[in-house]
Amino acid sequence: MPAVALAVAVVGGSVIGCAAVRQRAMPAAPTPRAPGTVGSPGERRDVGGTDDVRTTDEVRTADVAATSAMTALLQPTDAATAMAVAAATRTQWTPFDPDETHVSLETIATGLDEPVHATGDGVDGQRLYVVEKAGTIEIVDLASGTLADPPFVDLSDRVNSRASEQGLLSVAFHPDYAANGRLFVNYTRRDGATVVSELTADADRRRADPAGEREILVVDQPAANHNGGQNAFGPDGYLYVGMGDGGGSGAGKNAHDPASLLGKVLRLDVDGPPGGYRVPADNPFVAGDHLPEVWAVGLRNPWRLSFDRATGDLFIADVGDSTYEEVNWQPAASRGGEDYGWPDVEGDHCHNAADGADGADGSLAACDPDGRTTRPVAEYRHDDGNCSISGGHVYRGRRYPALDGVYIYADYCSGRIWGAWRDDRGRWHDAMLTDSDAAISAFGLDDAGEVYALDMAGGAVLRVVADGR
Ligand SMILES: [Ca+2]
Repeated sequence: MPAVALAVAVVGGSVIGCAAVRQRAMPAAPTPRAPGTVGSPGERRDVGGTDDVRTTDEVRTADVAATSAMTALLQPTDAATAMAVAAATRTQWTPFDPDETHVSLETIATGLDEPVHATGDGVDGQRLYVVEKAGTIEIVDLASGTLADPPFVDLSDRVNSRASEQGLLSVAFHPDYAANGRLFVNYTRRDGATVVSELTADADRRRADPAGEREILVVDQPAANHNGGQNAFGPDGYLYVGMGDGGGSGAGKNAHDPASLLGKVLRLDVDGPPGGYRVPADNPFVAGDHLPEVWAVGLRNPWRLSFDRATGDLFIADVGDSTYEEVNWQPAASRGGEDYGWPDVEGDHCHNAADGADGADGSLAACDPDGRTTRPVAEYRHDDGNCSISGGHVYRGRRYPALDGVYIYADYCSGRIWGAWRDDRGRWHDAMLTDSDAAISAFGLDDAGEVYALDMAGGAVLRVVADGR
């Protein structure tokens, strides 16, 4: 990438290399494609090649030169953030250094059909549960890479996976899964609605019976795209659900519509009576403007969100519209109620030209006059084949200590994988870790904290590995 372009535009450490802004419509979330069509020959690189992180030095140089405004914006500005930073810095933690770490992908399992989510169950550290878009959940044995036969569960008789963003989209195992066998799936129902439903595993935790399904939340979807789809339990034991803005024309308004669950993150207590949920009493809008289930607003398509198992911080990767993809960070001390800005703000920029442009100092005053938007901690542009962020996880495994504390995410179309991390002063940085040829729909997390990229086109589970350079 030309240095001159880097000097022109670098935000928060993200390389924004091309001056020309692509305004063509891009797919908003994973779109299936045939294997072997990743990128152009010119941008294709072998996974783990020696020049994978070719931009690191440039990023760091440019980081110093061109991110002062962004850095200032991301300084801790409130007590919650300061507390989180203090907690993170109490330990002898060495901030991530991409110059010293070579990241690549190692194939762990193949033969999966459009994997879109993967997680451990919190019980059996050898298992990775891989969600396949058409409606099945496979159990991958991490030691051998083999798939259990039959699969853990098959919901394909009730899942609508026709459109690219529809299907069985995630599974979350209850924090007490070992004792109660409860798990919660998120999928597109035959009628197009988003369903969060509960299943129960059998006594030996090898299968879940579809006949025992109990729908606990159904949200109508006005269009086939922007369905969100992430279920994840927080450190508070509540089930968080990522809801897209519903897609279609004008869907952005849903993200701030107080009568809609679309374009939000929801927070549910699933430990009440069977077959339903309760609203936690401390949800931010219980007595406020939005529906009581709502935890955060202003999201376009939070296809993937995850919690840092060490800190409890929440990371929300929100798929952008035509220009910017973004990573949002919510410290564990948050009480909820954040507004992530969509549709007025996309990435760290004004989205609608009619609202005005970014200020010369990076201010969003034109489109966010009240300053209500919680701005992202990382972003990247739709340059060089980037199209849609696939949110990941903060690495907390033991294999690669150098990655400790790094939030790992990727772009679905380009296969590039980035890391975002906070330094010991609470400032955020990001850098490309490797440029893969995988169609990464999402990242999986096993019970040991290891992170896996899911190659949707290749049907593979790829372990994120690192070694010193
Ligand atoms: Ca946003």
